[in-house]
Amino acid sequence: TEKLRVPESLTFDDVLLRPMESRVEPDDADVSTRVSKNVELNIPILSAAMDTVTESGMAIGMAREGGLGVLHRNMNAEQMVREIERVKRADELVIRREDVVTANPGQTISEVDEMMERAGVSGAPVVDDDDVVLGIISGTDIRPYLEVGESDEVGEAMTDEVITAERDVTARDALELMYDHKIERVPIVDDDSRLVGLVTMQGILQRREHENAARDDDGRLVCGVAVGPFDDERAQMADDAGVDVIFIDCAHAHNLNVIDTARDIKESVEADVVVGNVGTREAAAELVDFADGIKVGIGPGSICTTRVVSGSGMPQISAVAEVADVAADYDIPVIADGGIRYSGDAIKAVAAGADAVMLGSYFAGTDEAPGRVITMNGKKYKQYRGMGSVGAMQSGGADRYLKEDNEDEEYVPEGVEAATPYKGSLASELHQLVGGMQSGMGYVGAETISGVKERARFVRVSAAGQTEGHPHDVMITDEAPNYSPS
Ligand code: RVP
Repeated sequence: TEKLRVPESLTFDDVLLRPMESRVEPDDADVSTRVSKNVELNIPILSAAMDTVTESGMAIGMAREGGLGVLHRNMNAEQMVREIERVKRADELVIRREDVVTANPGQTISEVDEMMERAGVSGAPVVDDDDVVLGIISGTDIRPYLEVGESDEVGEAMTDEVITAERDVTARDALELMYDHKIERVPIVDDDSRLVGLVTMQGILQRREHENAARDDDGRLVCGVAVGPFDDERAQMADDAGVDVIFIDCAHAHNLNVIDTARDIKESVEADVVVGNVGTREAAAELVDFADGIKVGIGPGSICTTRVVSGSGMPQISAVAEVADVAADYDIPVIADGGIRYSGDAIKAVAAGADAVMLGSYFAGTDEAPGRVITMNGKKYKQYRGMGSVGAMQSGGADRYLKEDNEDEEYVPEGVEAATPYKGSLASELHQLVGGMQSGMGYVGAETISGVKERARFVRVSAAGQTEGHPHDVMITDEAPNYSPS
């Protein structure tokens, strides 16, 4: 019957990239991309908006490596704002007034010594009651006073010829000032010599360490945040806090009520608005007139039970290809979310049409993910749970699944709670992930992410081909950093 004449749909293991003529050396492949209309990344990677994956620690780590962390939403709105601010301020050139540790001239040397030690700083601007900068006190100033002059006052010990700069100072100018005057910190002052911020040598060096970082126009790290499908108030708060991308976070964004709210949110915020998740061309068509990005994935996640619970879903390669087909005509970036286990899966998603990929389980075991390391049978793990699991829904995310919060806790979950092997640093995981994607770009002869989208072709893999593709007929003795048998 007509009902049973169904289209075939494919996922990662069903396909491989056809090797093609190439002059691309993997190390030279350019992996920069767009995650949404106005936000660019230096690597095409996002960490999932899940409460066991992305809080500010992960988001800072992701952005420093060139990607984007999307903060989860199982926290209250005030916490969300604080988390966004943590990310946006992490690598700021000018430390803001409220975060600058200051001394006053009447404090004693021992008080100020203790204060700097507690705050973990090696120097502090000295200000009067009106915040006017009078001097700078540093470890070098204090040292001669220790033991014999500990009750002397800061006003006496401080360096009172202060080199200051204005708010719009550049890193280069600040460095020059520090070099000329052999100093390590420059207070930023307003026209009345009042303290408005501080630039430190340490801060500048830290920024230099992350030269591939993804930054906004003001040089701050980029940050994403998930908000509930009907939560326009939170979207507004996130926008005011300076977030770069707001992700309307829903398991089924082809719900027309969700789309109505998403459209309203888009009209009221400055940040880019990415809408998801969807998995079909029909859904994409509803979003292209307003969304700055579309996120794809109905049921591919490692902890996701949507397909078995609801009987609905779309194998991920087909889902990405369908959505990308529609989005391409409107120049809207597509993000492939979920189901990526290996770097090869990530570059296959790009070949199917994604501009960037989002991963949960891949990062949940790293130091930067929230939660502690657990040891079971001598092996180390970290907790990883679906946002549709009972535990996560109880913590506030039920509306992602278009379900009401309920008191009696009788949720119908669409995810499980699990553990994932402990993996160490995020940077080394990303190194493997991105390096593997670049290998793929070498095999298909594409120098850029958009080149992969255009040029790459798939071949179909049989069950025998699938077996052939993994290590076989051997016993692995030393596990590779980018492969473990699933
Ligand atoms: P994975 O990388 O395969 O672990 O998948 C992560 C993705 O799974 C998330 O970005 C999200 O889209 C989806 N997810 C999160 N929770 C659940 C669930 O409980 N079903 N699914």
